[in-house]
Amino acid sequence: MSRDFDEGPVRTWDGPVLPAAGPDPSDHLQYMRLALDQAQESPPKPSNFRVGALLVDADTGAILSRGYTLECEGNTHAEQCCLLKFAKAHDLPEERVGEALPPNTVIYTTMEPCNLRLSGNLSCADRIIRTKGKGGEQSIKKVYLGVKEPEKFVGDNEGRKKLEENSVECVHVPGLEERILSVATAGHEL
Ligand code: HJL
Ligand code: ZN
Repeated sequence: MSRDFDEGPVRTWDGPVLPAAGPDPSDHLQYMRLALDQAQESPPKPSNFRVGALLVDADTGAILSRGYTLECEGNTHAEQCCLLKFAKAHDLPEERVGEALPPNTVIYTTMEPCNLRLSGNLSCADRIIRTKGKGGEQSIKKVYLGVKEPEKFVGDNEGRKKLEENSVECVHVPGLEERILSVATAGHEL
């Protein structure tokens, strides 16, 4: 194409700076809101809480998996469903999911992971702790939680304590407690 006039220097955008296209890994409230969206998908049941969870690659901000209470077959918890779904997508059994997780994986869950289940199933604290890479290093190093588990079913839940004793850091993300608890307890008898 011929140019018969001087267009001058290349014009650059001098308007407002647009937000980055991808999710921001430091915006914990943003992920907790998405976890709460998951919790709302869970069917109300009087004998447990409706919880939502996300697995996130903290290096890139990418959401690796989402899950909610009773999403997967059987009596399944939100954190467990996240792990199960990611494992399945990588052709692994859940107990080996750590081998496919990025080295800096974190989990967002609307409620502190359980340490004791009335059904006798393996707790989510133990499921998180057993996520190890091929070299034996911990895959999930951090848990962001929206609320502590209310003392309704198992008394004082020691999930956070158990995780921290096993070098998995737990961080409370404040701001959505009321909403999280109202979603979690929908379906409970008054
Ligand atoms: C978390 C969940 C969920 C709970 N907690 N963090 N995620 N449902 O998805 C904790 C509660 C147990 C009860 C009943 N709930 O679920 O303490 O039947 O749901 O094994 O102890 O035990 P089962
Ligand atoms: Zn659990």
